[in-house]
Amino acid sequence: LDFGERKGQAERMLGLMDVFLKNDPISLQKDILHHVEYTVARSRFSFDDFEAYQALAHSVRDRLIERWHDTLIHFKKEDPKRVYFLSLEFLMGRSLSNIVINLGIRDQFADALSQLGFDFEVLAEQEGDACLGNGGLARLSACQMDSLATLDYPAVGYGLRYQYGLFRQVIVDGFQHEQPDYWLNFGNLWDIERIHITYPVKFYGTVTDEFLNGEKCKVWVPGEMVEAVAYDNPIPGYGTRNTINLRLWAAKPSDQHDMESFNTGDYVDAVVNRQRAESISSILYPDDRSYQGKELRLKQQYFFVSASVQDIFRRFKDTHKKFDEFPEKVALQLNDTHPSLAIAEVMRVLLDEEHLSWHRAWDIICKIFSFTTHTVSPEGLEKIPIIYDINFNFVEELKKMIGLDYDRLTRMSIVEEGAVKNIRMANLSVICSNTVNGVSRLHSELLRTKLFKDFYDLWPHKFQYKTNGVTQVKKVNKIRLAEYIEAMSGLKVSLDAMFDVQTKRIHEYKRQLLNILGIIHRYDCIKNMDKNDRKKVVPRVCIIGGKAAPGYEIAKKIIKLCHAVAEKINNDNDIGDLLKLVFIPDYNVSVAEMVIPGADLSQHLSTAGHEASGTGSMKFLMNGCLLLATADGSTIEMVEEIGQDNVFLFGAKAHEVVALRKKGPTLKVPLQFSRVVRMIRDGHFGFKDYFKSLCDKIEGTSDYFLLGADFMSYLEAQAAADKAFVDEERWTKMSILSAAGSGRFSSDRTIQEYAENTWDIQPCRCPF
Ligand code: T68
Repeated sequence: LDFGERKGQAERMLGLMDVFLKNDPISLQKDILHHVEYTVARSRFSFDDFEAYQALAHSVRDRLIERWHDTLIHFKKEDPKRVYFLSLEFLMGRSLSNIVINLGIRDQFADALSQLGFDFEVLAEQEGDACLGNGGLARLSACQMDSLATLDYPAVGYGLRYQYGLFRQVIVDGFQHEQPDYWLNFGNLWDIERIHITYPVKFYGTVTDEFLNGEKCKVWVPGEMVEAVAYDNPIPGYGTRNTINLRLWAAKPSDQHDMESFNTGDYVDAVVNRQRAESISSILYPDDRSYQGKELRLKQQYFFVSASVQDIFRRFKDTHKKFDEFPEKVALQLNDTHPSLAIAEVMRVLLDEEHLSWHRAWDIICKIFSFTTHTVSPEGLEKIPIIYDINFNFVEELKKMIGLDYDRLTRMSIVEEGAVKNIRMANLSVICSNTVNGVSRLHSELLRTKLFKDFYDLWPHKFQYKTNGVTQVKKVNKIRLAEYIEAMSGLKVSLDAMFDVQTKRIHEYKRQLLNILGIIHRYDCIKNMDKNDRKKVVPRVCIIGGKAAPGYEIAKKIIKLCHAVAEKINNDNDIGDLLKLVFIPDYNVSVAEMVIPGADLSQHLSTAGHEASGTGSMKFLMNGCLLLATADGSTIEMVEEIGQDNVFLFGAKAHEVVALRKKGPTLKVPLQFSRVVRMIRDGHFGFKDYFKSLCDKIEGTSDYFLLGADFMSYLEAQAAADKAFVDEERWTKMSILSAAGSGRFSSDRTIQEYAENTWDIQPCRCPF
């Protein structure tokens, strides 16, 4: 490194700190006690588990920071092309265990702690989850950061540091209630506040005509300004020294924010107004599928994009002068449409601030962006009511390519015409990106043939797919899960029973309702069996968990129905251990780490064509759990890896779904289906009136997600699972094949594919 004039001091500093922190038991114990005394400020003679956790985490963090600094300096020196991963959501869960495993110092810390009289696992339980995301998309971002670090790629993640993450789910009388997630109340040990890394983000204002170098031009005079402050989260790789940065932005009032109101004497109002600035990064939107169109959400997105783009430009300009080199140094990954304002913002900065011509700016834009979508439903795609020039130029170019086919031009336009004009963020993302990725083969096929057909016909070369992958979760067993269930609900479950799990966000298309109807059917069958037949029943513990978006009424009714059915079954002495139903509240990453390894069977029931990929299934699979699933999303590719005989597949295929829906009222539903729905309607589980709308949604023409049509096939798959479970040898074989076949679904594979085919980046490994 070039220390310039400070060379003398630098040498002295290096001499004073010429070694990294040591990992032998005594050094670790000294470090922990040091942090108890001086960081946590508790006496080293008297501290509790939480304080021990804090001191432990600080000791781990110190070691993490060494590697992180080394990596950042190495990247700076090598100046490789970097990928900037832009995502509004990251579901990190707990950090401590993951970090010590990746750093290869878990056992050393566990030994050191046991000599101090503490148990590592017990202290690790003290940590709260970082839930800065909703579901699959957000957890995938976390897995992908892990893989980017592990594979030594020069990557930077950008996100928002929400003050309130995803709501806590509390169940009262079987109903979901939402409570705020005060995750920062006890401080967050893992991020590093960078008070000197801040950028102004400007909103509103007016555009005025001004003269610049004798030429008349438009100049934006912003009306409001907030400050984006960086919080850095080091993400360590596994088996490497590389530790990359996840930079999350928090909004703070700017010194220049509306100074006028201070001068006018309204001091108190001025202070209150300043505090409003912080609201921009205060809350994560809890809707995981639909776009709300709220002003605050748009402000969040622009705040995020503006700060990240300024940071990316600053880093580029530190070492480069010519913007022609930009695409050789920068790849920008849009994680869904949520950060796609970045396209407009980069364009604006290149034009207005760097004064490039439209032509040069556009050329750069088309080289640097790539876009991955995580949805199959048009409602998932955002629209924003603003109009951009990009569209005018695009439509003119398009006319040259496809002629005056007005229907198609209208469909492909970024601007949606109508009473309210909208910007279609997905069209913007597709047009401006050099690659468009789906998250499984089926998803990509649906994008090419349905959602983005017009674009695919025009630019087939842009369309790719990267089947999702996940980071492996640690092994814990059925006993641990059974203990958790008992502690949480008081319900004792038999370890001989099949643990049958469906945990994911609650959605009609994910068909938790199909699972519950199947459970009611099973209950009804057992009730009508004689003693001998009952002996043949495979005992089951059915576990369901997941959050419903706060405004999603039907999803909330599904949760209540689950509780109502559980109440009936679990209290029926006639049923005993043959069937139990448990709803696990507040499903999050750390609960998943307990539930997934304890599962024998897991259910993935989405109506074919609705799940873009699905990643939960991958985690169950690699823990040797068997799948009962529809041929949807990435399941199709899993079946190819494991073999059809080792997965319990059922239901209509994606290409059959449209035809089935068209059949509507003429579609015959099985008697078994009508019978279980009738039981709910008749009040067998109470709350008759409350569940009426739920029943109406799945009977007759309104059964959009085809529960009736798939019911028989579902029951057959369940019977096949029962049959396999009693044949222990066969089940074990299937389980081994499931785990063995899961190798492809590692996020390392996904990231490697992105690096090679989408971002065009090379590994940049930090020397040891
Ligand atoms: C999920 N999407 C897909 N979205 O549903 C799932 N949406 O099939 C896929 O495996 C996973 O992404 C990873 O690719 C989501 O999780 C959201 O959470 C979301 C959040 C905000 C707005 C819209």
